[in-house]
Amino acid sequence: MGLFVAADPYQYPYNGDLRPENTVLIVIDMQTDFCDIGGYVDKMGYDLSLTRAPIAPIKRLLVEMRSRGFSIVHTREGHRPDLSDLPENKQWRSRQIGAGIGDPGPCGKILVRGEPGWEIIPELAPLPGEIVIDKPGKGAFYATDLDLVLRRLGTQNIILTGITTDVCVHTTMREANDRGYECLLLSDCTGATDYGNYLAALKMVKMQGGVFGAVADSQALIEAIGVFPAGEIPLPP
Ligand code: C5J
Repeated sequence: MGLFVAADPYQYPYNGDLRPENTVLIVIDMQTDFCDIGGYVDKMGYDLSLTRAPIAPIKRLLVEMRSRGFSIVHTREGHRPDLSDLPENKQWRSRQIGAGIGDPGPCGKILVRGEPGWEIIPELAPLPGEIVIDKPGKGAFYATDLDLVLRRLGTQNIILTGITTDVCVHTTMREANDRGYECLLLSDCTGATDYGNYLAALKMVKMQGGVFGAVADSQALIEAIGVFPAGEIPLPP
């Protein structure tokens, strides 16, 4: 008898082995540049309400998972201040849409490490001791030590949240799936810059019997992990 989350297209995880010791919550790129006025997404002219929608559900989920001892990993997309890790074509394309990566903006240089826009939003700030992965690309495994960190933690299951569903979340989910991790994407804890893309991204996961894993909402996960006793929640500094 295992522990399963009510998910689509199958009850997650496939083997019912879901425990705080083998399951990691990844919160992807909840940075000012993606969800606040003056940041990268805002400069591109997209609707910030779409990328802000997952903030409250992730905040609630963090309380539930932290108090039950699940490991939390946060990621940030950003480049070195000298832009030596910024591919020229990535910069060129971002300039076409008026939000040049590395160019100055209201939140500092866009998607540059150390700038105000690159910071994780205060509502979802990592607690001391939580792992933060800085990534230069869309996927959190490329050019980072995420896989090493996850293996050291004994990770089998990854719960994916954050933004954007169709870009960094999807890329990371695909990378994780190829590495053998059992992935669950939480539909209310993610958002895209386009609602149609958000829906399409969720649908893609569920094809072929769950080609990249499964999809559930955070309430289903919270109900499942309710079997684990909740301890003290560490307070933010
Ligand atoms: C994008 C991301 N969309 N975090 N980054 O450029 O999805």
